[in-house]
Amino acid sequence: MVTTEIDRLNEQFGCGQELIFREGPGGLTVAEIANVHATATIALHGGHVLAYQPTGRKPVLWLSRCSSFEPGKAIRGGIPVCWPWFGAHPQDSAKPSHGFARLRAWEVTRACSADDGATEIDLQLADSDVTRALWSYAFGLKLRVRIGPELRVELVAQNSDTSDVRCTAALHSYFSVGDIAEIAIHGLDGCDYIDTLPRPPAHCTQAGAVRFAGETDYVYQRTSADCIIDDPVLGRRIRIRKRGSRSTVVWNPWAAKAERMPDFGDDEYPGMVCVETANVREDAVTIAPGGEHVLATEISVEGDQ
Ligand code: TA6
Repeated sequence: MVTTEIDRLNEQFGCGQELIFREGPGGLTVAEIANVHATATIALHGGHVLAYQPTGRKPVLWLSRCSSFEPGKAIRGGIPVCWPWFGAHPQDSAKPSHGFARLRAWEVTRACSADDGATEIDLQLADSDVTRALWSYAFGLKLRVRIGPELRVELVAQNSDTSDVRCTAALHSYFSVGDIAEIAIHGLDGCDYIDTLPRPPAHCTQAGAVRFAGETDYVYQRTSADCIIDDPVLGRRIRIRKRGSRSTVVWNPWAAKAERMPDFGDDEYPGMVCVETANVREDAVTIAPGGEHVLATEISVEGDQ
């Protein structure tokens, strides 16, 4: 009998019906998690959390119906791992936007059931000829995901090289909302942010809640605050806690930009918002040789849906 990679993963890391590896969209290998608290789907491609749905509630993460699901391409939605740079490469625009971590195949290193009924799964990515051609440093990257009453995602960046490395990064979370024009994001009142759309970008200070009436791409800096997405249409509030993060990025492409993106449906922008747990621009992180940095986000839902 031919033993496939999926067979090997199920044999080594499967946890009964709680955690099963199978072929997912585009033939990508995914881990399907179903426990008392929630269901979730994680693609080994990109170390990418595709879906999270607490029991009895609606899906929390948004995923485009037009997303690519193939090696070397980014997935549109879920929680892309943007590392070791955020946005365009600072010196070479030919290098992939948001780094290479979300484009590479990650490996499973651990999976288990926790005592409280949550499910934990760890993935890792190490440097290779491909990554060194893009970024010359030796590194280790771990993604630790805990699927319970909350979704916890930790990105552990380890410097395996002999010199300091300076990284920008984001857990670029896409959230499902009832209507972008009706939501409010709390937690950033008084924070300085850069509106990246005008040329030159504008330096602003947030007054009250963040609301949306058009394309929005704001980089909040020097903030470690929780954010809350208040969604009156879906009747819920999504809380985003974070650790090891000094930046929060808020993004919605609105109609025109959505139409320009082949992996984003023209009519999908009202149903999503990105609230990204990040370290970007002046909040970049320097990791000493042998050191590590943990960037973590914890997502929970309050309300009746
Ligand atoms: O989330 C902020 C942002 O940098 C936006 O400027 C937009 O480019 C978005 O990320 C998506 O980037 P991507 O490379 O995934 O298309």
